[in-house]
Amino acid sequence: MAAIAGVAGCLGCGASKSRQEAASTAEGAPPAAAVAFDRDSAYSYVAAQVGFGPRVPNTPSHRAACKWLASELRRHGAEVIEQPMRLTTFDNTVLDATNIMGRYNTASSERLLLLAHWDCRPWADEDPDESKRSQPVDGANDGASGVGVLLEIARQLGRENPAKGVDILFVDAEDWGTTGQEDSWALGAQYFAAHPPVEGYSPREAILLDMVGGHDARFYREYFSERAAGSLNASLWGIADSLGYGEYFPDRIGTAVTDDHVQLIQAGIPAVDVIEFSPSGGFNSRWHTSSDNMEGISAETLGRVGETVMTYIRRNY
Ligand code: 1BN
Ligand code: ZN
Repeated sequence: MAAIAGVAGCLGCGASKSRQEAASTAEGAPPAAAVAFDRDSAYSYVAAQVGFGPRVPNTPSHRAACKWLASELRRHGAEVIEQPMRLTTFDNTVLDATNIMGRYNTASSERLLLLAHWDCRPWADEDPDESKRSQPVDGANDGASGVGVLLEIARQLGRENPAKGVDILFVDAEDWGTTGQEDSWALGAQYFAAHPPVEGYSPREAILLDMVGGHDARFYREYFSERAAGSLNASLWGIADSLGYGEYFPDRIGTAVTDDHVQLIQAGIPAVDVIEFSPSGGFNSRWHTSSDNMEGISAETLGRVGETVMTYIRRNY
């Protein structure tokens, strides 16, 4: 519980630095007005998740984190729907998994869906040290970073209910997959797309955040996102540039990455993935290793992503 207290303890302490940063990095044009997004609060939300231990389905850490995520969304004023699922993985493991959705302004039919996966990979199978490859990952970047940004957005939305609808979805069982079997990944998102928890659920668009906390991370316009929702990508990258973050959001089409957003696109929801994946170097070197821990998390990166998405919400919802 100490990590949770840490979240409350730092609220409100980081907004001014990100404003200064935006002011000093914009080229020519004055930076866009800063929105409320506290990067240090987002960082503490990442640390709080890691504090539960690896959130691998069918473990006590996973069950405890599930309860906490739902209670945090409720605490920030969301109407929460939990979607329990029994899922079978590529290696025939049966998982008790849960998607968690927090909803703001449920009366509005014009809705934005924000999502991130909250589970951890059961094996650090990319670890350079072979003896560590059967251990679960902390998932500080791969999982907790996207959720941390979205919990901070939930905190902001709880203070100021949006004019239109915003849903925050934490999908489970993204990371129990295997190379070469595309449908072995994103099991929770597959279930969500096949069984919408709200009748006739049809958000206008969706933004997935995955691996959004790495030091000095660069975000390219992911290829499937660009094909399905190029104008949403253009808006987000334009906002990032106007905030002074163009260096970190290169305005270039990146590699195709199969991730949770592909399930939404296939279900007819235009969706984009904000993900650190370099066209030359691939994923962050900590990906699926025992080093995907808090040492790899940057409050500055969380802030750049969070401010960008929050600005998009303020302008459009
Ligand atoms: C993303 C983060 N993914 C798993 N953790 C999905 C993925 C798996 C993307 C393998 C590319 C290759
Ligand atoms: Zn992963």
